[in-house]
Amino acid sequence: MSQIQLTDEVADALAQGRPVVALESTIISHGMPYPRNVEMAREVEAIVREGGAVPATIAVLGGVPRVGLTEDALELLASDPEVIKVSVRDLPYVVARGLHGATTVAATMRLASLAGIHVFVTGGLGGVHRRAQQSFDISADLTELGQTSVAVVSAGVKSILDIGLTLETLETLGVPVLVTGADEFPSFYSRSSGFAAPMRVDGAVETAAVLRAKWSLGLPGGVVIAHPIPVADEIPAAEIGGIIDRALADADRLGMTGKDITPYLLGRIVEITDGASLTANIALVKNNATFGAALAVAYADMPA
Ligand code: PSU
Ligand code: MN
Repeated sequence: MSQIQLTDEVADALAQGRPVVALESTIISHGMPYPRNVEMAREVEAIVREGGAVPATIAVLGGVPRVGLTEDALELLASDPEVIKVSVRDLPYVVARGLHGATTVAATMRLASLAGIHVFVTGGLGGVHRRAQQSFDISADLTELGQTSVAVVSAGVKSILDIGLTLETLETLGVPVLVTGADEFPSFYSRSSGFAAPMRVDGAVETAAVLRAKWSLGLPGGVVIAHPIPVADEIPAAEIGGIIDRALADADRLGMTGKDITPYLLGRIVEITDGASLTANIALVKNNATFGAALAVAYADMPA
């Protein structure tokens, strides 16, 4: 894959079978405001390193897909309003035009997989939007999970989405959904969602064993690992629920559609909560990075 550029550090780690953790960039460019976004990106990379893995933040810069980014690149993605949100369908366009793109879960999974990385850490997954029966708005993150062999650590699915329909779709696509250390599927800001954990695992080693089993059985495709937000950082579901409803009503009023919806809702929730949702978001991403590093280490140590 000569069109994809890996940093020497990432390429060396992969060549030697050492643990690498992929990180997405839409969360930086379109998921959080500057400068907290770039601070978060740096901190998450540091947490992955402390956990014994090499961080590989993924984006498209000047049309070149990159696996592993410099400090300057993180700063550009965090602050340049021209950076495009890139899902899988957008990759050919930004590459052909030499543009800067921040990759979603779907596009990051695909580039990670092409580079040979199997563990990926983010905050929240895309999924089936509420009223998707009318809008057909189902994130390409789910399509990608159905076909690309990368494990994605998240804090579950935000209730800007229809959590039940998202879990049903993942089942249809053959994607295992594991919840770490809990019996309920988490809803990002909150440890509860009203939906039971489809499967529970306790710890990184048990989780790694599921990845090994899936892929060594010859079952391609992704795995969702839902790692609940720590109790201390949680926003209770009852409290965030009304705020999400308000943000959704505002999106409707503005006629928001397509790829702009998720970034709009994330920004609006930060405004309505006066930054409390951002604090929770950053806390859960860091928590996911700790787990993802441990998972990458456990997976690399596990016999094939
Ligand atoms: N959910 C979040 N934060 C995010 C995203 C989702 O809590 O930053 C981003 C991720 O990059 C995800 C994308 O892959 O939004 C999904 O966008 P869409 O719904 O347009 O597929
Ligand atoms: Mn969509």
